[in-house]
Amino acid sequence: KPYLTARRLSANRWLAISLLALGLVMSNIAAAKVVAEPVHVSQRLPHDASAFTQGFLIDEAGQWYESTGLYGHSTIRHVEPRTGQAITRRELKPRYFGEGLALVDDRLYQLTWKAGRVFVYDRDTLRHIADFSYAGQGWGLARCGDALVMSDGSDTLTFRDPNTFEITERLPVHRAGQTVDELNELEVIHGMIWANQWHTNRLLIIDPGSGDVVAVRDATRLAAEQPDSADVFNGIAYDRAADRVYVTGKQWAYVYALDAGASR
Ligand code: DDQ
Ligand code: CA
Repeated sequence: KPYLTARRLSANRWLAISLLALGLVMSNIAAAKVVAEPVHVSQRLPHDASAFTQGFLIDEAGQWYESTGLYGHSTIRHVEPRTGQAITRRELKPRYFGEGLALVDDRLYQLTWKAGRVFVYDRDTLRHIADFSYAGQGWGLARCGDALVMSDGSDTLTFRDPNTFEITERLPVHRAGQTVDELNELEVIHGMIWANQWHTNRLLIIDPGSGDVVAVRDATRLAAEQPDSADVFNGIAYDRAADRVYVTGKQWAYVYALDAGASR
């Protein structure tokens, strides 16, 4: 009967439209949630539990560098991965609180928390060679292409010219449309910006084009393994040669290697 056929067709059309709409709603919900996934650890190494880690990086030759904070205890150090101890270290003056650390060519850049000063060192000798001033606070720092990317405790990252430390771009960060603040230690991994978020055990993985948090990793289990005197999760370093991510915290007893593939 032609009448029935017409009815069935329109019913199928409505079903198709409803399914499409449902699909759109579901994918929006999934994107909005960005569910925090626990980190997967493949190796545990010792870390100097007196190091109040504020910056952590690994160079292309696999050498480890760390910046530590606290007034009167701040250092820049070249670290032996097997022991967690410094091979070379330099102390900052007691009025400086060491913060984020980044490498450009053979120069290490170390931020200070509230002094508005970034120190530049020769990577091989840790000798101080230059410094720049900036407005506001210094938290995290990483190299991002030809630029430096910096956090200051707000929701907005700044990109800077390594030759002048001037701001070239600003990137407000959001997760599911909400601003995300207290962005701290940084690392650029496979073109994404990884950030510790202060007061949380979370790593936020940020798309540098849009500022969207595209993935979240949770390290609560790792924080629970630290001595009572330890402070928060902070410190992300990427070993490009080995394609491995290492994480630690302020006065944590361990550095953790995350499973291969965790960086994707
Ligand atoms: N920051 O890393 C989040 C930028 C700063 C952490 C400061 C932690 C406070 C330690 C005690 C400071 C004493 C003045
Ligand atoms: Ca880092």
